[in-house]
Parts: sequence; structure tokens; C-alpha cells
Amino acid sequence: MKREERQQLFDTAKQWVLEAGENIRTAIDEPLRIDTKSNANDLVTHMDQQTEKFFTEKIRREFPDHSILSEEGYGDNLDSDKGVIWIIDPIDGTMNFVHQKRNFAISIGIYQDGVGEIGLIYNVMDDVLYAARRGEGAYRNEKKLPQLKQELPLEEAILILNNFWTCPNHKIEETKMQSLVRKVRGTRSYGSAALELAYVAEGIADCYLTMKLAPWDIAGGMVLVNEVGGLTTKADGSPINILEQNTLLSCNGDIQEELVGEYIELK
Ligand code: 2AM
Ligand code: CA
Ligand code: CA
Ligand code: CA
Repeated sequence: MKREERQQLFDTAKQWVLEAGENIRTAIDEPLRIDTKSNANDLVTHMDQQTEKFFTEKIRREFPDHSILSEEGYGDNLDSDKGVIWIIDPIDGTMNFVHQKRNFAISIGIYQDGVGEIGLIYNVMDDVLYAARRGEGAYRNEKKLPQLKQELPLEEAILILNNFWTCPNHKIEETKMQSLVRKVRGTRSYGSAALELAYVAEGIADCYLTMKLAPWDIAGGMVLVNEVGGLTTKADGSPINILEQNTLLSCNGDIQEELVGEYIELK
């Protein structure tokens, strides 16, 4: 994608994200219609759906040749990563949205032929926008984010990890996860994968490891982390297919090597 095209697309997407966020803030104290999806804890509200529709209608009108991959069903069924694809999570952290009315984000990644060109993650209630364009750095609001530290002992690292993966589970060896939790300086869990990736990009956490994410959880954050010199891969260190569900490990290259080599044992 040419620089000018990327810039124009970025300006439009950013404006829509801020507008969608404003709509959510305005409605935050109105009663929610809450449904469940795959299980009783898998929540969706009319605001998730309304926000996704806000984007899909605008994209189809303004960019009819672009495709959409999104969580709540208003996107396209894609079997190829060719062309320009908007990968959208209208509300990432729906459980936080419902229970806390904060700590959720709008996440958008715009990819061309599988390459991440634009990443936008908007912490709606804090009015903080994380934004990146490929090759042009990552920003938190107006502030350019520095490159990640490339050497950081695990003893000084903050690891973002859901407690679930230290309990017996069918994805990852939990005893190794427990020794990792003891090794690092501290662990955190924020309940929004997009924000968790943004925090790695910002350097306020050093690593994010999780076992099950969808494309819309990852797409925006991957562009941000790339732009500060971090690596985002599957948990075994292999490349992510942005059209599929993935395990995820995002951090600097140094920590990534140590985790893949010594702590991550997939079942
Ligand atoms: P969501 O709020 O958009 O559903 C919670 O730890 C994080 O995991 C959130 O980013 C949440 O996104 C995501 N998540 C929740 N259920 C998931 C599932 N079944 N598969 C993948 N990601 C999920
Ligand atoms: Ca969801
Ligand atoms: Ca999500
Ligand atoms: Ca969502």
C-alpha cells in the first residue's frame, strides 16, 4: 500500500473509531440488552452489534472493494487474505463493558494481502487511542511510543496472562506456566486482548501470552507491537495466520526465545 493511500485510510478509520467511541460513551448508562453466545460467560450486547454495524455500513459505502472480518456477524466470509481487509472487534472486553463499564476497546486492523498496514485500539472510556501505521511508528494519543527494550531478564518482566492457563487445561502444560508465574516480576490480566497488546506496545507490560484468540482480537495490536520492534507469533513461535483462531505470544525477541524454549509446552 502506498504511503498516501495508507494515510488517507488511517485518517478515515481514526475518525470513525473516535465517533463510534463517542456513541458508546453517550449510551454507557442506558440499559443493555445482553445475550450469551457459546456459553453463559460469552456475552454480547446490542452495543457490540450496533457498533459493528456502524463500521460495516460506512466501509461498504466508502470502500466497496474492501473486505470485512468481524466478530458479530456483519462482516464477510473470507477464505483468502488478498486485497484490503478491515479486521474489526467493535467491543473487545465485552465482559468488562457489561460488568465495569470501562476497560474495553474498539479494535481495528487494516491488512493488505496479509500485511498489517494500520492498527487502531481505542480505550473508549479513558479516551486513549493507540494507533500505528506500518513503517511509521506507534502512538498513544499524540505521543510516539519508544522501541521495546530488547534485553530484559524475565525476573524484571511483567507478564500478561489469564489465570486460566495456570489451571489444568487442554492447551498448555500448566506446571510450566506456574514456574513462569513464579519467575517473572508480576502478572496482570486486563480482560481485553486488544488493550493487552497495546500495553505491550506501550511497554507498560513486557509480554502477553494466551492460548485462544480470534483474528479481531489480534489484528490491530499486532501492527502496534510490530512498530515498536516487538514480535507477535503463535505460542510456539510460529507465524500467525490472521484469518484463523490462534494462540498468541507477543513481546520482545529476547523474552520470546526464552519463553518458547523453556516455559511454553503445548499439549
Ligand atoms: P471479546 O470481549 O471481544 O469477546 C478476554 O480475556 C479476552 O478474550 C477478550 O479480548 C475477549 O474478547 C476474548 N475472548 C473472549 N471469548 C473468546 C473466545 N471464545 N475466543 C477467543 N477470544 C475470546
Ligand atoms: Ca465476544
Ligand atoms: Ca475480542
Ligand atoms: Ca468483541
